[in-house]
Amino acid sequence: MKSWLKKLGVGIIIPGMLLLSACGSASTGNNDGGKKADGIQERTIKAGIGLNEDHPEGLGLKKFSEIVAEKSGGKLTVKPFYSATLGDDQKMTEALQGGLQEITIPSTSPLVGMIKEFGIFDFPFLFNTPEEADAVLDGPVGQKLLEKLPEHGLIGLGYWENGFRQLTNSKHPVEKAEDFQGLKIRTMQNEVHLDAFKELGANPTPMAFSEVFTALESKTVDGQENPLATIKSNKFNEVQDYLSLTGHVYTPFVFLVSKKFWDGLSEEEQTILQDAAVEAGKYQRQISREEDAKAIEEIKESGTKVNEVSAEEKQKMKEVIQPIIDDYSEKFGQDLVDEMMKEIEKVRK
Ligand code: TK8
Repeated sequence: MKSWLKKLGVGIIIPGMLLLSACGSASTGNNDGGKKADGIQERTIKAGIGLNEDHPEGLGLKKFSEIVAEKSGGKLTVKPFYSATLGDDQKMTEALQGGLQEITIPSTSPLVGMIKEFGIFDFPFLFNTPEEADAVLDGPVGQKLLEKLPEHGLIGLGYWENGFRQLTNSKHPVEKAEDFQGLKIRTMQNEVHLDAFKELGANPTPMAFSEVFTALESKTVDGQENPLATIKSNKFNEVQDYLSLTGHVYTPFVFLVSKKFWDGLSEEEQTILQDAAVEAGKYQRQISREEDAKAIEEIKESGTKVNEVSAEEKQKMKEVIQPIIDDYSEKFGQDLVDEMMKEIEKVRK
């Protein structure tokens, strides 16, 4: 183990390394009676995601596949499945736990039923910038949450970017807190989102991501909220008249590997996947931010009316929701929330 850590460069904190050192079993555990793989074996690794191949998440997965192939001399082949063809976030996560799929990269929000502390990332108006999010996710708070995964049959190799969520709807622009009144909004299957939108007077409906377009098109719901790249790549703007730049939540993706699969890998194979997840993650965050800037123009050109939301109105929205954040801080652990706020303060300009 020590030689492996040395090879990676002591002092570089990489999520998987902490997991290996923390849980220990990841590099010695196995699912075939004690014998561990050695060297690099020919393997095909099924990696399923909810978004399509043109979305920054899909482009990140392509980059991950290329890095893995290159580092393994072509022996490890990542087979990508896009647009929830293997199921939505929760279903694919369960497939990893059962050893039926090797990799998925869900939003953290639908995992809160399994690890409630992921819910701290669902607090509205938590991060002001992507850099603040990176600092928390790649720091001690993000690590602590990754270390809760192995007991659920999962290994977390790091965080990628879903991004700042913006509201679309087919009724009217949302410029101030009162404008949420009565809007039927699809949310992720996440209690913080549900309670926050209820507090704002909206009528939230939890729903798996793959059902959202149909629900919008059929007017089953009035609106939804997602980062701009997702709105554009899933053509939500084609069935939504208004886009309001609320930026109300920053959602991370978490890079998950099946622990059943991980425990059967050699340390060399584990290192390849860990390094590739971190390297591809840096690339994915960068293209996510570039895409965010481009998507807004394309959405405007499609005819969707776009409105800004002033800082004062965002502050009012946050004040309306504050009792919900206080309750969930208690539920998820005030110490963890306080630690996260300290991490944010360190980088806040
Ligand atoms: C894609 C989802 C999506 C999320 C949602 O698998 O459900 O709205 O934002 O990105 O994770």
